[in-house]
Amino acid sequence: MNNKRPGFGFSTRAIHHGYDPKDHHGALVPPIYLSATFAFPTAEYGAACFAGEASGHFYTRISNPTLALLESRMAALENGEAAVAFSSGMGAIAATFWTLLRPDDEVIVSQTLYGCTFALLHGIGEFGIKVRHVDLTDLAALQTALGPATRMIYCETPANPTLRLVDIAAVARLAHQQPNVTVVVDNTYCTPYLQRPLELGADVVVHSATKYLSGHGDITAGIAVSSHAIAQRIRLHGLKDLTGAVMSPQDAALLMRGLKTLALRMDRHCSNAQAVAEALQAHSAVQWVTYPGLASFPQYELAARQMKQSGGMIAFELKGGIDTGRRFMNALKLFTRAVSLGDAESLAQHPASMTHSTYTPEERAQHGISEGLVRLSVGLEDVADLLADVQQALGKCARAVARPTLLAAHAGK
Ligand code: 4LM
Repeated sequence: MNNKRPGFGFSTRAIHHGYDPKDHHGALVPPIYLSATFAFPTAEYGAACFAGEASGHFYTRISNPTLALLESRMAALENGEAAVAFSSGMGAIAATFWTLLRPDDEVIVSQTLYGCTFALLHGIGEFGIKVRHVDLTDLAALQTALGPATRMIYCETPANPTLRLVDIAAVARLAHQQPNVTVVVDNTYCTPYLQRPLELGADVVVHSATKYLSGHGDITAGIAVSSHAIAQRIRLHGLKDLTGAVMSPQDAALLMRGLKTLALRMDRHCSNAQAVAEALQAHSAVQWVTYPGLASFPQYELAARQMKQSGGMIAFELKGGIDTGRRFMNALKLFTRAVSLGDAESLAQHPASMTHSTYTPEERAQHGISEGLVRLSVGLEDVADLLADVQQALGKCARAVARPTLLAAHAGK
C-alpha cells in the first residue's frame, strides 16, 4: 500500500500499510530479512551510509527491511512520521530518556508508573538528571513544576496499575508554552486503536509492544513513535550507541501478525473487561473497583473524551486487603496468575509484590498504589466463562471475610 494514500481505516493500515506483494514475488506475507549486515555496492556508498548521507540498510542494529516495514506501520497507526523498534518496552523507554535528556536537565513524571520505569528513573537520577514526580491531573502543580531546566514530561495514561488518567491535550498545551520541552506518553495500556497521543499534542509515544500490540505473549518488544527528526536521534544515539536494544526481525514479523487483529482484539478485551468490572462492582466482597468504563470512575468524562473505549485492565481491592486478594488469586481457575498484560489469556497479579515491588512500601503509598490492589488483564476468552471464574473465586473470599466476622459476633454473645 502506498504510504501517502490517505483515507484508509485503522485495520486496513494495520494489515496493508507499507507493503505490496508485487514487490516481493507475490508473497502475501512480508518476508523476514534475517541478515545482520548488508552489502555495499561500493566502498564510497558504505562510507556515505555511515556518514548519514545515503539511505539504505547497512547493519540491523540501525535498520533492517523487516523492522523498517513494522516501523512505518506503527507510525501510520499512531499518526506519527516515524518509529523505532526495540527489543523491549524498557529498551524503547531507556533509549528515549538517554537520547533526549542530559545531566542537569529536569524530567517531570506523572505520579504512578510501571515499576521498572520507576526504577529506570532512579537510575537516570544517578547520572545527574533531576526527576520530579508531579500529579499531572493538577495543571496548576504542573505549571509550578515547569522550569527553565525542564526538558521532558513523561506519563502513562492510563497509569499502570492505578488507571489514573492524564489529560494529554491539556498537559501538552502547557508544556509547549516553553521551548525545548518534549512530551512523552507511554500508550501501552491503550494502543493507538483506543488513544492517539500524538494527535493530542504529545511529541513521542512509547510502547511495550510485548502487550496488546503483539497480543499473544510470545515476544518482548518496544516501539517509539515521533517526528522524523526525533526518531532519527533516538535511532542513531539511543538505539545504535547507548542501548543497542534492537528488535529481532523474527519478532517484528510476529508483531506485524499481531497488529493485523489489533482492532478486533481490543474490542473484545474492552467488552469483556466492562462485564468483569461490573460484576466486581456488584459483589459484596469487593471494597473498590477502578475501571474507566464504570460511571464511578473518577475521571469518567476524561476517559470518554480521550479514549475510544475503556481498555482491558482493571484494578480492584477486596475487603480484607491483600490477604483476601491472595485468596482470590489462588482460587482463580481460568485466569492465570502472571504478570504482563494484553494477552489472549486473562491474567491476575498483585502489583505491590510483583510489577511494582521496585517501589518501597512508603513510595507505593506516596504514589497512590494500594498494598491490596489486585490487577486483572482481561483476555479474549468467552465472557461467561470469565464471569463464572471471577464469581467462584469471589465466593471463596466472601466466605473468608464473613467467617471471622461471624466468629466475632458469636464471641460477643
Ligand atoms: C506488567 N509491564 O505491568 P517490557 N510500559 C508499561 C508496562 O506495563 C511495561 C513496560 C513499559 C509489565 C511487565 C511485566 C506501561 C511492562 C515495559 O516488559 O520491557 O516490554 O515493557 O506486567
